[in-house]
Amino acid sequence: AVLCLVFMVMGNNNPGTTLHLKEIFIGRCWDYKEIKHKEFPLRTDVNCNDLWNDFYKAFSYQAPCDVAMEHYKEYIDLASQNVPENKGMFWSGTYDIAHEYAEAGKRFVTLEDTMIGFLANSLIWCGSGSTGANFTRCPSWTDCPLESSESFWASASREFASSVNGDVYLMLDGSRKDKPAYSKDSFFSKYELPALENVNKIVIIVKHNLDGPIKETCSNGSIIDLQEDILNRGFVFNCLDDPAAIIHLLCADDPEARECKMVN
Ligand code: AVW
Repeated sequence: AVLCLVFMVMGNNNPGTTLHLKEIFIGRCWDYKEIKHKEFPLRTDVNCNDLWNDFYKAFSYQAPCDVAMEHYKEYIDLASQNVPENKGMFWSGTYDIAHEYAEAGKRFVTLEDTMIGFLANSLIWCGSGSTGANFTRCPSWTDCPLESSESFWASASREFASSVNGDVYLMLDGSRKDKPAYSKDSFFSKYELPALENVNKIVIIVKHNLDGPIKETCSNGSIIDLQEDILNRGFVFNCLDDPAAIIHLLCADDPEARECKMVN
């Protein structure tokens, strides 16, 4: 609450709730149900207006920094689905490349390809006591611990992890500048790894920028801590540094890079 007050008094440059949030959310829901991801085992009875109501109820008319993860429970229960075996993919520091590789559920399924994540992805929202949602400004994720979208993504991540099975994939950035490739304060470490249940093996994919640096690999740095955490939870892992598929994807954007030239 104090943090929230500071945020209100000092103001910030963050944008407010996405305009037409409701229409986007409900439109995405119909798109998802009728066109996209038909191959996923969706609950056929899911009603887009019910989903919106549960989602909106979780944060509307509330202080933006005081939304507990549990508030999203009804929405998450209603939208939950099982991820096909061996298809689940997690990412940390690799949003763009992991989603490129996953190809919207065709190759792998990320949280943002499931209904829970798809409907909310890239949207901004926060509550206002008087008008329901604040369209002028919202705190950012880092402004307060129970910020309304951080609580959402935390509970969505936990649910996603509990719905994957078989072999699962995690893509990390071995060239990451701001933090180690695997950090204990990541969503993956806090909400996803602890929630894995029916998993055989975690395949860690470590990508590096084509121009480096190679800060961490499968055999050094924080990725060793990750391997320990995986073993301690009773899972096995396999770790791949720069598999060819990832190099090829990176090369599509930078074909002149040294790593992308054909060698005879
Ligand atoms: P990070 P985490 N769209 O890259 O392990 C845009 O260090 O902490 O990895 N930005 C987002 C989204 C999203 N859908 N979700 C999170 N962010 C932001 C959920 C947010 O600022 C997935 F299943 C967050 O702090 C991944 O396996 C940062 O990106 C895992 O959790 C992600 O930080 C990614 O989270």
